[in-house]
Amino acid sequence: MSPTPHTTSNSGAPVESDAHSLTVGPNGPIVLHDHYLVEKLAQFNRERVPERVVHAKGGGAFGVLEVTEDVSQFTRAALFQPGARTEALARFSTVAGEQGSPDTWRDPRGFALKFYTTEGNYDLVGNNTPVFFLRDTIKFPDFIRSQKRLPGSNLRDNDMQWDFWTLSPESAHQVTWLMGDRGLPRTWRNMDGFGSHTYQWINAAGERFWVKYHFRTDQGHEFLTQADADRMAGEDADHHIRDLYEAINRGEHPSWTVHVQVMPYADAADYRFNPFDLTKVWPKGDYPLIKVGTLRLDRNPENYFAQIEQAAFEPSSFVPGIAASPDKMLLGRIFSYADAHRYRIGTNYAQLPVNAPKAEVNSYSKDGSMRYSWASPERPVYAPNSHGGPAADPSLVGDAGWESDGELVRAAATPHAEDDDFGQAGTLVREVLDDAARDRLVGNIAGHVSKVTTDELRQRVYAYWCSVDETLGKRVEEAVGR
Ligand code: HDE
Repeated sequence: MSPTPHTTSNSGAPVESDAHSLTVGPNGPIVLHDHYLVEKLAQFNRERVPERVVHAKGGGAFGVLEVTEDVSQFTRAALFQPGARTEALARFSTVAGEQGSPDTWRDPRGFALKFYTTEGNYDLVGNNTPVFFLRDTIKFPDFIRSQKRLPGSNLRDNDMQWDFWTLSPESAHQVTWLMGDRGLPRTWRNMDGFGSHTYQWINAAGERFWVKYHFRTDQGHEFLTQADADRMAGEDADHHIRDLYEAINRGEHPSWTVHVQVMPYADAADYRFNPFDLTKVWPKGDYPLIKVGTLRLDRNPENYFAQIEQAAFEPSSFVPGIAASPDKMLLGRIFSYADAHRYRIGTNYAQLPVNAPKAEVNSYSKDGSMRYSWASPERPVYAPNSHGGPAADPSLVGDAGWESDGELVRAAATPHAEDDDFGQAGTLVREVLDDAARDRLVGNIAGHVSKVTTDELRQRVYAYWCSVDETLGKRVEEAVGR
């Protein structure tokens, strides 16, 4: 047993006591120059950083992505080359709940991945559902506020949620997922992950493809019923965090088989659905899953705050061979996440060990609060320069991009042949769910809608679900009536 270390101040100096403040005589006043007391109290007041404005409650673990197949015909990205092994960090989360809220509230689950690749960090920040509630980023703050708390009472409110959803019919596909079994995974190990957006892959020859990512759990899909989830919310608010942490400690390392759907670049223009509309999936019959490899989580964080609370996942972290797409939601996120990190963690958040790339950093960023690493003093702090400072090399980046033209407008995207707001949700209900899952869906929706306080809004909700599927809508109305 190593000897007990002596307590020090933050500056490393040994301290006299952790039990007694410095006073004038044992009964006298505390003196201001008791700087260790001041340090303890001041540090305590500053232990929190702002929680994530969404996805505040979560947990995660480290692991490895192993590429077992050859998809190099589609991408030059180093982490997706045959046999590549890349260290990764995953964080799973709920969306609307604050820190301390129950893991088992009905919600999509965040499925955020950071890959520490040899070409820089690649972050794939998805959910456990392949679609989302919106297709234009400008509605996101409004959507989230409708899912959170009333301004006066600070209470969550089902009227707000259904008012927003019924006035935003593009939400129907994701709300169907949300109200179904995927809205309550039994554990994070038993749920799939999706990149959700359409991304671009570029191969070594500069050929471009559109892709969607699928992380299929190898642990099997398991979910909680609403009743189970409600009970668990009371018994153990940290059920999902605890499950992942203890499973990894037991050596039960969860894994996901990674697949992509690949669409030839030229198919996008005439595809039957707008392939960049985040409320839509690409039916697997059109573009089948192509296996890539396995993501396995096998190491718990040592320090939750330093490694999970301060983890900064950002859709702007691309690597050569992977790029964005015209998906308006993705383009909004590419701004928003790094902005959130600068606000929440600080200017130099990318230098924190959990966020620092394994690849060499040769950026011209300098100074800023909490600067932790720096370039050699011989290196110029400006470009261009004639002193051998870093110079951009476009050949390392590849030919990402897409054609675009037209007047500046604020308008919905031009619909493709089969684009609408309810069609894919109806397909999900009729062709993907079985009878038992449909029964649970009706019960879950009815339970949620029964808390709606006005008949006018309830009628809107029934019409919303009848647009998804007439039978479903009628069943919901009857169930609420009962
Ligand atoms: Fe997020 N989202 N989001 N989101 N999101 C954040 O970034 C945002 C969206 C997702 O474990 C924030 O660091 C916008 C879709 C996850 O650290 C914020 C839009 C998907 C996480 C933000 C979306 C997600 C976040 C809050 C509309 C799945 C947690 C703190 C375009 C495909 C990541 C932060 C983690 C976090 C913005 C929509 C998933 C506010 C503007 C779609 C998993 O920046």
